[in-house]
Amino acid sequence: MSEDCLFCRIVAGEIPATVVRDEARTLAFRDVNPQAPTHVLVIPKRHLPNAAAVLADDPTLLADLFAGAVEVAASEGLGDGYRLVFNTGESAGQTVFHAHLHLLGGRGFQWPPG
Ligand code: D5M
Repeated sequence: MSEDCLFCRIVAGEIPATVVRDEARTLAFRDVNPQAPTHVLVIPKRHLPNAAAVLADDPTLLADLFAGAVEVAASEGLGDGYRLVFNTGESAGQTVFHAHLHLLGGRGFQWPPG
C-alpha cells in the first residue's frame, strides 16, 4: 500500500466507495464523478501506477482487470456495448496514479474521444 494513494486507501477501507465487485486481486467501485450512467473503476488491490506497470509486474493481473470489467458490464446489463479505458499518463488525462480501468456504459459514445 502507498500511504498517500487515494485508491490504496479505498482498498484499505479508509475511504468509502460503492463497491460492485470484490475479488482476490481486484476491486471494482463506482466512479465518484460518473461520465456515463454506468461508470465503474476496476483496480488492482496492489499499488501499481498505471496499466504499463501492471503488465510489467504481472500480465495475469491485467487479464484479471479486464475480466472484472467484462463481468461488471454483464451484471450492469450493458449488452448493447460499453467502453473500457486506461488513461495512462498526465497527457492522456490520468489524474490518479494507481492503475484503474474505466468501464463506461449506458449511453452512446463518440469517436475519437476528446
Ligand atoms: O480517473 C480517475 C477517476 O477517479 C476519475 O474519473 C474520478 C475518480 N475518483 C476520484 N476520486 C474518487 C473516489 N474517492 N471514489 C471513486 N472515484 C474517484 P483518471 O483516469 O485518473 O482521470
